[in-house]
Amino acid sequence: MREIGLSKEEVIQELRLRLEGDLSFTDGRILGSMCTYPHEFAQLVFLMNIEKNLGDPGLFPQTAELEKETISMLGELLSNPNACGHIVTGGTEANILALWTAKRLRGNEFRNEVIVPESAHFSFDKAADLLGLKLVKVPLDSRFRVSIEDVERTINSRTLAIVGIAGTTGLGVVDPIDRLSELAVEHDLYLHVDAAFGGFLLPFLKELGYEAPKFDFSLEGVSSITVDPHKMGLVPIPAGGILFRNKEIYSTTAWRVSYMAGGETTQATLVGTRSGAAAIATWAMLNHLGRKGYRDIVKRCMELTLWFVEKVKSLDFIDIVVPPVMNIVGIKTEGVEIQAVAQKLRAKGWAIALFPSHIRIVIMPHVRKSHLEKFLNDLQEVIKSLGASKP
Ligand code: 0PR
Repeated sequence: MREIGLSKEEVIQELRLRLEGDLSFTDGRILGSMCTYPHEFAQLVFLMNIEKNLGDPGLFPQTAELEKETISMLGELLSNPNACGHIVTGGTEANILALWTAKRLRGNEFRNEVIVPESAHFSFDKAADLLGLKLVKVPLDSRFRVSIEDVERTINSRTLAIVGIAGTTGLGVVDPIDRLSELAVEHDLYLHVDAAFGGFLLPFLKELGYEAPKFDFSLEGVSSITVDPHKMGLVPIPAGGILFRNKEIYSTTAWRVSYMAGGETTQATLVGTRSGAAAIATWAMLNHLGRKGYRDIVKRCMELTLWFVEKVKSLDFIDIVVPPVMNIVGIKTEGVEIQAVAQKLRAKGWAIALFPSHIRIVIMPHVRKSHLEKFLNDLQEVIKSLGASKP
């Protein structure tokens, strides 16, 4: 570190140079990310509350109150205004907290297996490793949803929990959570739903008349849900969400702390010192946009997604993997390796996500039709240059 600091102008100038190579959501190249440019009002509110620390809620009791209200609003969106939980750092922390809770609630040396779909986000691998749990990965059906028969077959006396995904990372499909819920009730298992992405879409898709499978607390077997404001909620990072069905489940991971400056408290999150600004910015966005505001955003993203899907389907040698449930499109190729296509597209500057057999495009609010038109042109060119041929 330098002895004498630079002026603010010098630092800003240096930062400008050093960060020049970063992509920006506004330049139209980011088509594979689940994040977007945070809403400007959320940025303002975030900055206005930059010092709030929910790790010591006694110092910021009203921030803590707003966080509770935020969780209750998210709970209402997910059919349970009595849900308890927190605004956390993201989907990874939320998923870790869910499995940690399941473990403390019902786990033991013998009962330590968690059944997850093959499509589960890698945060579950991290969680299992941290918590000493064993993940059992179950195959998917022809629509890339978890195979219920295989889940049923896998359940045994060592099973602690089941995970269902409402909006998979790769394709945005929704597992048959209603059937998972029945199995959870029947076998007395903890059911966690990862709706990190889909939680901010499915309730609005339903209101817009799209097919939106049930996935939330209206299903009696669901114990907890991950829902991330920093994805489709338009809130700045770090804003994840973990919601538990009731206080009893929630309190399982609450740790008492007596020495805090703000007085005795409990912490039920993985991290201690944590952003109150993220919780307040989420509260502000829910109140500012309201259901109609979010519904309009989802409507625009979905309409653009369906337009894009038709375009993709009309091109030679490529197709969609599965009809999209939400604003995520999987593109597969025929007669040419998907990895080669992705490499060329990336060389042309496109920030797309690459899965083993498909490219993922996420039509987030920053994505415009003109970006997609340019992308489709490049995609066609790349396929041609690779000499695709019918197998
Ligand atoms: N659950 C699901 C279903 C997810 O898709 C993700 C992340 C998580 C949990 C974990 O969330 P955090 O990353 O907030 O901990 N999904 C995105 C993905 O893997 C994360 C992401 C976002 C990656 C933006 C890249 C990016 O540019 O695609």
